[in-house]
Amino acid sequence: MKKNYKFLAMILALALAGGCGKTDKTETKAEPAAETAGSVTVGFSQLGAESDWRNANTESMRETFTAAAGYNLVFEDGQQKQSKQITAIRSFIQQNVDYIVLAPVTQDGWDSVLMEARDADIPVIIVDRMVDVSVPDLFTCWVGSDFYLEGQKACEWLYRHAATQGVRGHDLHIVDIQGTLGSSAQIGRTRGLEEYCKRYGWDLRGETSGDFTQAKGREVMAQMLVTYNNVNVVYCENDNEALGALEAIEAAGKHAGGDLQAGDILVVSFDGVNETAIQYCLDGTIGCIVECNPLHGPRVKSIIDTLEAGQMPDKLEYVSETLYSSFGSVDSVSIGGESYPVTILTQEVIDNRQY
Ligand code: GYE
Repeated sequence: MKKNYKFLAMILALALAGGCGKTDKTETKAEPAAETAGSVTVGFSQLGAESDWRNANTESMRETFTAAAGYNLVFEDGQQKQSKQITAIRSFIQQNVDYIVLAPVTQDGWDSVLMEARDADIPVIIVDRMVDVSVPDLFTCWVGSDFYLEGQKACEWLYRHAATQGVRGHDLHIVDIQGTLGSSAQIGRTRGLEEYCKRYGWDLRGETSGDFTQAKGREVMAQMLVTYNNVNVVYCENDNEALGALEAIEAAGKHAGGDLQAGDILVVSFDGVNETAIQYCLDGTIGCIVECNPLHGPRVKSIIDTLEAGQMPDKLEYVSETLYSSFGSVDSVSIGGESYPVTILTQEVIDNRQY
């Protein structure tokens, strides 16, 4: 129905406008009030503002899709709720935006709304976390990180670091402060840890979500330190949780650091965006941070450029990432036959980073 209507509207618009302007699709739409003539309208459904990573990601999108660069960015904050994100996508469809960009809070539950976007002929670019859909053509393409690989890198680093101190598998007593349950960042990072626990006989004491926030990270860690008295590794699925965990470790009178034989609690984390966390990694309070790159604005822009040129971008685009540690105990980790160097963190490395 809708398609037929759009087709008729397009014919009418072309007849009236004499075919001027960029693409057929933009000419047919009812333009939202704020749009400048000739600009590309991008509806971006961001999942929330839970972490420094998220804020850097939002900033990257805002800096890229400016009016000066020829874009009309319609930004909607999902506040961690999938229902809000679905409402946002429906409103983008109603506004007939040129592109929908979705940073999904969870992996599942997108089929219906993405079918609506497909029926409206609006390309959907998934960014950061992944969606699990019943048919692949429900989105145009995806750009983000390989979260399972990130988890494997963290665990391989942990395995090698512990080995340099003569600490064996069953002497690692680990708690996992998970990310938002059901998000692909959580699923991949947790999966990496669980596999290593099985493989090396690590003692996985507890897994609880910290929702990727500092406050929840502190709360969860405080509780787990009471429940399990022999924890010597905390696997934080992002840096904000790690900051919260460190507060709880200090409040419990324990010490975070890299010396397992001396009774330290070893903190492993992900992202490398928060300034304080990266400084903690520099001084050894955090043992290792697996980088997760949030600067997706220019990547999404180049996908849109490709589509505007009438070409098809790669369906999946993985961002390459490093891991940071200041210890020097491990110089590289090997996963599936591939070797990934560990970046030994110095102030100079920090000063030269983009975020
Ligand atoms: O690691 C975390 C954020 O999906 C990669 O979400 C992202 C994760 C990131 O809240 O800090």
